[in-house]
Amino acid sequence: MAARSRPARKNLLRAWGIVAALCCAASCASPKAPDGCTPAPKTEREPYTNTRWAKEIIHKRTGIRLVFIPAGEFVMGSPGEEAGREEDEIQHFVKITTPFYMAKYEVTQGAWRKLMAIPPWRGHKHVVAHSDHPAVYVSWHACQEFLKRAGGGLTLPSEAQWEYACRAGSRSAYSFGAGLFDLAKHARFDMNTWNVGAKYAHRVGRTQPNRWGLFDMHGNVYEWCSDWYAKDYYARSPTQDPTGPASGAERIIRGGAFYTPAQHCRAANRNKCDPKKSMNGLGFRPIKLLGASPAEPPKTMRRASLPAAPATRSR
Ligand SMILES: [Ca+2]
Ligand SMILES: [Ca+2]
Repeated sequence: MAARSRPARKNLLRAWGIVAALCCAASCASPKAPDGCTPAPKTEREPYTNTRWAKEIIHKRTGIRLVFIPAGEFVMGSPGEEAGREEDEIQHFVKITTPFYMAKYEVTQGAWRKLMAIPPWRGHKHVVAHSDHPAVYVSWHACQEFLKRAGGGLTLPSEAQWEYACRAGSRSAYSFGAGLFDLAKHARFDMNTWNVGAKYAHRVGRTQPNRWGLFDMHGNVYEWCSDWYAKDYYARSPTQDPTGPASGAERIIRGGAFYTPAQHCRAANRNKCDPKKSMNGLGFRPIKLLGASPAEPPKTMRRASLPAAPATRSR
């Protein structure tokens, strides 16, 4: 066979160069972040689907870090045998159809002071004033004002989004299992905080995170959700993206606090508070909703299903 001419070889090499450059551009493109946010330094693309969203982003105006939470499905509520369970936790199947980012930590006093003139925790007992400690004594309405000023589409999570993110694919009482020994590694609660004389919410992010990189979902401070509370809501809530009853007197708070017993820190535990009230063990963490996503749950999760009902015995 005749050898290729020099110009033909040159063209072939040039074509290979273009293909290689395009491949590199596709695989090396920096992870993207929603408006008002920037990818966190050295972050990679989120690992659960093939989108280019950054795994972790920083909200520019407040410095709040948020991590990617994939769309998926889960069993919300707790099984009858779970220790400390209450009757408003009826298990039911929920689909979260849209991925979102969720603040990696409870909103800190430092972030709060970037937008709000008055630190509402000032002068109160059982609070340490420090930029890395959670913003407390923040009512639900004050949180709404903060989020309005923050912009960029930050909102409070729905109760379903909160529990889904807290569980991070788990079905146990806590995201890591059910043991108190492990809870002490993941959470600030009465046994390792209030009962040993450390009677205040602690610096965020100093305990172990859950599988999706969220810190202090169990304990430290309760976190406001967007939903109204209704004791019987789980018996009638929609399967897809439930957002709570249309009205109510109290808003949902989740996750337990530095002075609560372990069972209050359970992933399924529901609590509530008057939206005008504020206290030393109550803060919040926002989310940023993304566009619609593939219906398939991420590969790291098992498909959710309700436990089988006990078999009826025949005589
Ligand atoms: Ca918390
Ligand atoms: Ca409860």
